[in-house]
Amino acid sequence: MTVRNLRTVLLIAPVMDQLQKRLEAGYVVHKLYEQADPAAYLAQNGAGILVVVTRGDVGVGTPVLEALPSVGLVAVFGVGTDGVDLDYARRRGIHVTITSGALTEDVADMALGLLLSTARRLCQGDRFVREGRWPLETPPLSSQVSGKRIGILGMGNIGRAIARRAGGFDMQIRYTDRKRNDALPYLFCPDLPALARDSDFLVIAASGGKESQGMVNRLIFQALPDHALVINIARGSIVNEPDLINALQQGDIAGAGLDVYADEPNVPPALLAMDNVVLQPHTASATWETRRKMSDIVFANVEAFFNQRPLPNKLE
Ligand code: 8YV
Repeated sequence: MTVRNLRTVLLIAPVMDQLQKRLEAGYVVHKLYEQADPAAYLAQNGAGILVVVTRGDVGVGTPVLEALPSVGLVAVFGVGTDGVDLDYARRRGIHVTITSGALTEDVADMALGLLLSTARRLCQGDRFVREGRWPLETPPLSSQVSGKRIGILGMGNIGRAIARRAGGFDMQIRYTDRKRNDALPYLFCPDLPALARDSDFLVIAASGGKESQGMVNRLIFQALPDHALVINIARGSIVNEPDLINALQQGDIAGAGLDVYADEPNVPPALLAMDNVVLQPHTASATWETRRKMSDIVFANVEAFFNQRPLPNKLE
């Protein structure tokens, strides 16, 4: 029997039931997250593992890949690859696939949902009604969304889907990215401080990783107008979280809508205590429809790998 015939998959973190069951039906599935001593487990079982399945928010550490001499595919349930050392994978000839295209619309929906709920104080309004305050107090005013200036950091697929939605709210749309995209009808800002200065809402839609680490920091919060809101549906690592908390406490910005954090699932208590912050548990792509599509894509790539067919969602 060749190593490839072993059809062995290493699951780094839990994935949705549907995908897990399909993997278990077709392959030998090792669950690293269930092991008390992952290093010892890898030392014993690593040689036979051909495929790693992981989530975008989790990735796979290079020490794990180092313990898998025969691995040929890392199939990511998600689009973020900041948790995978792509240079290392390339050097080893390990293919990486993502669930490209499946989650763009949901993540853009969440960005607009967070923007609307932060600006229009939807969660605060809900608490106001539930706490029985309505008969006793006048509900506070909120901020208009339509017609405002939205600044989008990162104009990839998700950034563009956010811009399309913002157009429906008659917003003035600006963006910054590594380079201008001449095909887009939006105003390009050459750098992030320039974008921040002219934005009522700053929406973070860039990729995570070394290049964007901490780029939304004190200087950006100070460049934003005091009434600005910051929305993050991308990666917690892009925002300097202590600077964000400080900016909210000092009134450098008016609020934030967050789906992602620096150290998930741990959310700083300071953020939990703020009424002008709307918090979600990294659920931008977590709809039944999208998660089913993501499962199908991961499974299709694993199948293609074991059957020696081209990988449909391979990163170049
Ligand atoms: C998912 C993500 O929530 O695509 C990504 O990189 O972070 C999210 O869509 C995650 O991968 C699933 O847990």
